[in-house]
Amino acid sequence: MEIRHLNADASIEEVLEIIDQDAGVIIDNVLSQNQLDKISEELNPYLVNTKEGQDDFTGFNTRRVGALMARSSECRVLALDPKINEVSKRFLEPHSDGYQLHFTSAIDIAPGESEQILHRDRGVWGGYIPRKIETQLSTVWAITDFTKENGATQVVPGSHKWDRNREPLEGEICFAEMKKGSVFIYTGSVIHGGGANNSDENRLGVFLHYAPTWLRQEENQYLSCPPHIAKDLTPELRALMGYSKGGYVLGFYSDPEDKNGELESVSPEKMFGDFKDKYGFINSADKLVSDSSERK
Ligand SMILES: O=C(O)CCC(=O)C(=O)O
Ligand SMILES: [Fe+2]
Repeated sequence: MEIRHLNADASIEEVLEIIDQDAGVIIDNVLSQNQLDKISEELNPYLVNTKEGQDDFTGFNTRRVGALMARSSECRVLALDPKINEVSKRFLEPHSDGYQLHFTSAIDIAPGESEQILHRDRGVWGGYIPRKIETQLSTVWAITDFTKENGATQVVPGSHKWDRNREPLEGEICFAEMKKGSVFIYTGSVIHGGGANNSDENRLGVFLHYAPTWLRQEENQYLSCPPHIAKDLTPELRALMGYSKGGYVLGFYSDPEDKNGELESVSPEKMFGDFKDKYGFINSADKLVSDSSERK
């Protein structure tokens, strides 16, 4: 078994078909060298000042830098990538009326790192969600080449359909080997983990994950990218981060400065004066209202 690769012009259907079968697929050569240079340039000041992880999961030779929407303009472009967003929407929509950005992190695995513990990312929600509900669409953008030697992500294709306790045999573990500028797409339900780095170079990936609007985000987007920074980003990106409602009343807020009670319940979009309807692809209030009668 191997992780399948698609060309950059692959259709959404092709991507979804492989995700359904394997829970992981690589799209080759999506980013230009200019984009890669810009991402490295934007992330380097943070990476050099960040300490390595402190346990087996985060890795003693691995650096993780979050808050990428606040810190890197090029990572914002990746988060809004139209194909990835369409795949996320289509993948998550059977169980949600909308999706949001769930996690951003640059993960830099240095030489000498050992294999990360294999896991399913959906474990962050504690196992309460029925397994038939897919709750995460993940991407890792390769900023350096990803090779088996330098720590390419280990993946067990097809393990999203396995019995919960089945463990992979050695021969079932594949590696998301790809050229820099490619993107590996995988689900929250597939067994995977960072690879060991036995090379003399670092492996850098930008991880951007998406989840339904009704779930708590792994990385708190409102603290990682607070309103004074978010105000200068595009309405689309703000909505994707969660500065938007995920349903009729889901995610409303009250303006703490409003003493007259005039704005008792406002939609987060109003915080920046955006118009809710314009960004309806994230906001599905109308759909929720009509659906709620069916659910009762
Ligand atoms: O670094 C990698 O390749 C994977 C990291 C990962 O799966 C995680 O930290 O959840
Ligand atoms: Fe993971």
